[in-house]
Amino acid sequence: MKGLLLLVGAMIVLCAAAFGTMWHVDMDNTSGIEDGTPWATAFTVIQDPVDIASSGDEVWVAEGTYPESITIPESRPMTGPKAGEVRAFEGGEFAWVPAGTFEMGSELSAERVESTYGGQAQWYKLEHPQHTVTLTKGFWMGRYEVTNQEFELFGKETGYKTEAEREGWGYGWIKDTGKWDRVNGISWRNPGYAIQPKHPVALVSWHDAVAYCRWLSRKTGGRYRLPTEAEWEYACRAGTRTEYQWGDAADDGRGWLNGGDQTEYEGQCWPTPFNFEDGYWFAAPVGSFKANAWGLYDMHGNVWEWCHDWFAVYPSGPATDPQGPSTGTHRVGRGGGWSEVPGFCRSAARDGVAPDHRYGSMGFRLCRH
Ligand SMILES: [Ca+2]
Ligand SMILES: [Ca+2]
Repeated sequence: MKGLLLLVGAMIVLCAAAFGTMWHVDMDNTSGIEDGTPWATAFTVIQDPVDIASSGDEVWVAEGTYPESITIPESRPMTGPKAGEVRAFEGGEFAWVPAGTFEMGSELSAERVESTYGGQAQWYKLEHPQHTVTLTKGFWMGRYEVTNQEFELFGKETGYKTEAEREGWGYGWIKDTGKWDRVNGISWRNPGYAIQPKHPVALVSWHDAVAYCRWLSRKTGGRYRLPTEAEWEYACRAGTRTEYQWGDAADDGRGWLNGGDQTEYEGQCWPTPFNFEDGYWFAAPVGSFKANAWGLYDMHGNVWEWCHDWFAVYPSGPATDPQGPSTGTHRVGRGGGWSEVPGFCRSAARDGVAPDHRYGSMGFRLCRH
């Protein structure tokens, strides 16, 4: 019997190495269990990992009163992808964002954000109250902002024209005033700066972004959509509670983002910039900076990203899988863009933008189910 137990122990180790799927079994719940007892009635699923196998595999157990051989039923839930696991789909590379709970919104007062990170307190008022959000389902999130190259295919295959293309204008950054304003003749093809295929698509409205998701879903059979605002912030934080994914100090963001920095453009500087040069005045090719802990690039800066939700005051208590209100006037934008002060590039920062508006520093990224 001892020899059998040793052999069985070795087999469990081998199973662990071969399959790598973790099962949670209560090894103390053995009363009344005899050889041949069906697996499903022999053990209670709990938190402690004991055994490792794939569904349908025969597994040996190294305890005398346990059944010597068990078969894990196909109906047992499998462990999902790991946080940050990368998979390529038709819509590009995606990283797995696991289900979980986090504190959504800002710990700091709006005034504190203004004094520490620049901008104006009124921009940050609606980051409160910070509240507990639970996301009950994991999801795939695009590792990169959607690029010009990807968006171009959408137009080619469908003949789709963006709102800026149809109406002949969009919001561009005006060098002479240093502000954003209506500019005739600009669109995602020409957002007011030289673009490359790997630049994030910009100057697309919320309607344009949703149209892209629908086209890609129809074309591929996958389910692509914009992230909810809660999904976006949870994915951006990737387990952190700090102001940015790298910590609380804006100046430690060198190498992490393309924001309003000290890079000069035709003799100009951003008024209250990050205190370093990131090398880009306008957009940077996606993935030019470090990824966060879950493998997502440019969650801070580069282009603002449209979210699914209507923009509104946060709920006062905990929320589960929040989707935002059912109606509204503005949709949520997240993450800040290439022209933004450090305060607007924080994980908790949010802005509301009319769904037909389009800016040269605003694009989107996808979620997939
Ligand atoms: Ca920059
Ligand atoms: Ca971004």
